[in-house]
Amino acid sequence: HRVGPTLPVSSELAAGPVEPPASTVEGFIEAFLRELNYGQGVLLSRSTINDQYLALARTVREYLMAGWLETGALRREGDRKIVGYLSAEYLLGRQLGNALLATNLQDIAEEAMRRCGIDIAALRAQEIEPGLGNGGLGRLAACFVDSLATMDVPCIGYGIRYEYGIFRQTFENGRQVEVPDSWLALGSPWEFPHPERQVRVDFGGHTEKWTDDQGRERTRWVPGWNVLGIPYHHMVPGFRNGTVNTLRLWSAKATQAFDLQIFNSGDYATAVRAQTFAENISKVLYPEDSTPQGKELRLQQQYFFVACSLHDFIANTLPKDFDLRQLPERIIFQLNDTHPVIAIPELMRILVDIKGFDWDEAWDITRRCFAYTCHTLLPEALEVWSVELLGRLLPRHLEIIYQINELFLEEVRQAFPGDEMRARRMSIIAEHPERSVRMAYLATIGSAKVNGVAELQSQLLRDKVLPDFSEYEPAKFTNVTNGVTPRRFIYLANRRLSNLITDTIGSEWVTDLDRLRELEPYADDAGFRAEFAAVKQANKERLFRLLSVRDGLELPQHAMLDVLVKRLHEYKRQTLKLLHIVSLYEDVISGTVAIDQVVPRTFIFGAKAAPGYHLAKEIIFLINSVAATINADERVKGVLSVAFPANYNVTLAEKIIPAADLSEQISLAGKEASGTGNMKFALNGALTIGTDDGANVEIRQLVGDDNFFLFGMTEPEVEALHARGYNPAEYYESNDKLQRTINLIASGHFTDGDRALSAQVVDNLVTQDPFMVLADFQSYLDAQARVDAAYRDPERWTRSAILNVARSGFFSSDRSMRDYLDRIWLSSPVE
Ligand code: T68
Repeated sequence: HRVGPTLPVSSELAAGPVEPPASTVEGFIEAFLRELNYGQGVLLSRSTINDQYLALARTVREYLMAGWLETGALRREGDRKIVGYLSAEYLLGRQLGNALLATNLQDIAEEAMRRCGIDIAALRAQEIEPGLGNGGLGRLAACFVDSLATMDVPCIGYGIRYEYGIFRQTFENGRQVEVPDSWLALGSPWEFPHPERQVRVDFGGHTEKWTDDQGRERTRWVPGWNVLGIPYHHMVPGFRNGTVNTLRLWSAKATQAFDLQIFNSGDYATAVRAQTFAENISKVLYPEDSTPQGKELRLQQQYFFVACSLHDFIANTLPKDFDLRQLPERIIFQLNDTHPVIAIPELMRILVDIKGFDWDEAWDITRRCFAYTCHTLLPEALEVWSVELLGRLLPRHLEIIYQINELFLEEVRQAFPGDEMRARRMSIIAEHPERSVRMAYLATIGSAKVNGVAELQSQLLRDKVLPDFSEYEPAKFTNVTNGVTPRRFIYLANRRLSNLITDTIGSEWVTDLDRLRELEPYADDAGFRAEFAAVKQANKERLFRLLSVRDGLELPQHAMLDVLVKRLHEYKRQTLKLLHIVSLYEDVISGTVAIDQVVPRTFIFGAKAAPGYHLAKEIIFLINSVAATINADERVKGVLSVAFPANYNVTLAEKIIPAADLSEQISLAGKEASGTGNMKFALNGALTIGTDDGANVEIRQLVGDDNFFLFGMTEPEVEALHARGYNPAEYYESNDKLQRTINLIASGHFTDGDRALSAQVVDNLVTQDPFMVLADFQSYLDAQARVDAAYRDPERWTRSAILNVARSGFFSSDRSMRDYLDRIWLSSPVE
């Protein structure tokens, strides 16, 4: 792929279209019109908004190009260790705003567009965000690559270019309907396809033994079919530092082999179907965020992008004569959950079968090239692949996994003689309910380090999920608490707050978020509090304008904004929030509480349910039903309002979070690995009501108990209640308020009198309640009463909100990246 002599990049680079230091509005207009005329092929007077958006995007990306080329050359020529972030998901959010921010072109571009008679806001709104992820895990990957570029750490993000990302959610009669997300339909100016850099990926077939010329017995894989991976490159710009790293997303394409079959078989239709089959691999993102379905296509996706990525790194990024024994000094592959874990046997296959290494040496290299991050505590979320499927799709990899397991269990038996139960527990292969491969075990055994994503989860990972492994290799386990990028989630999303912060303490905080501490003294400054409160109010009004246009929602201007936005899952307990809302409403309509005693609140929900998650979809329907009823009831008008805008995504998050007063983080303790929305809210000056779960624990420690509303059982209390035997009916029977609340829902009050429409959710709560909503109900209501009391005192509330911002600098993903560097990527591997 590399043609011509290697010259210093500067001497190979043509003069830039617009040299960044000399950026002027005139220069920008010239570049924009050139893109519009000679790139897009239209005159300004004839151009559509989409033409203008594409031309603007291409103009902005030109300003990043020199930095990108230079960064790429530096990475290839240097000998610094590179982070290969392997993730099946990147939930990037819109790119235009971020590119303008990184290049510091916001004002110039806005003025340039204005002079062309164009409203830049309309062009921003034209962009469909690349939704190549489900939720927290995919968004985390996007924050991490942003931070690595900003910190000038060499990183290649590897992933899949899904043709369809997470579905677009619509509501029909209150029920979720999924619409395919055709994010590429209007053209995608942020990606650079490189079909000439295609990689072949094999599947199926069988293995054979052979003897090499040194008389060693070797194995080779004789695959049954293959596809091509085409890389699409995306720029990952650092914040105004000239660094532009690369995100390399793979798209599947049928190979020549498929085309030849057309001629050979004479069965054109069948051959074309085969082509479609191959290209299905990167067609669509699986929308299940917590219960893997064990689908063949998903395993194909996983192997597909991992095989492309390892090949790309070894064959195209490393120098041709690179000594692979040095591989761990040049690369660390970070495994974003178990989705890319098939990379471990793939690297073994490359080293042993192709490069001819001895097993032991290959294994030593491999284990030092990988590190594994676990994002869950739910047992049902741990991926397993049936041996039957794995053997059919990747026969050589299955053999390698068996070999890894055999040698590993031999070690375990030596370390714990006679403890056969332990060896069985630790086996990568599970025997029940069917023979299958436990990917988390393979990941743990094959990695130098294993980390959880918040202190509590990392502890529970050691104690409950992988106890035998942490006993066996305690030094392998570590924690890196998640973080979020302040560029997107403060600077871009909340310009008003950013300006206030910068006016107060200077602008260093954008890349050094601990500096927010300097805001602390201003919490006691009445003038600053007034400005801070005005920012919050302006953000609310911006949100209400959007929701009015986008969803036809008309919301009161001066109520507390109480927000619960995240994927819909029982463990996240959206039903607990719903019970709270209904209880407040029931208090009023039953005459228990006078309306003028109620603190006005607007509740906002945002949540997508996995399309096959039936109960989650029933919960969505119930939330919409409650919203419609309450919003239409004159008795609570202007005091209680419920909004559930459809299609919560990164773009909407950027509008909702800066407007929030109260952040709802109410998962059952011990279930939410970390949460990252919780951090975004705190950094934008919302107070949290939350359980002692995930990173809530660390947020509360930092912001202080006075500035956080804690409720609910702790994880050990949850465990104890489970052990005693949890019976939700006991709570229902003994708590009058809870009973009245549930009865009102069960009565059909919110479902036009049709009791059946709420029955599944109600029955589940009263008879099963696997996530103990009823057990935490009273504690939650008590905490909400404390919220009301605090909100009645605006000065006190704003003071707390300021302290939340000032004390949350820890949750920058820049800090997470430093922790990964110190504890994982640059630390010497465990013996
Ligand atoms: C989330 N996990 C955790 N998974 O739930 C959250 N899973 O606590 C944490 O903050 C976040 O990861 C980042 O660490 C997910 O988002 C998925 O989206 C997912 C997708 C496919 C399969 C399994």
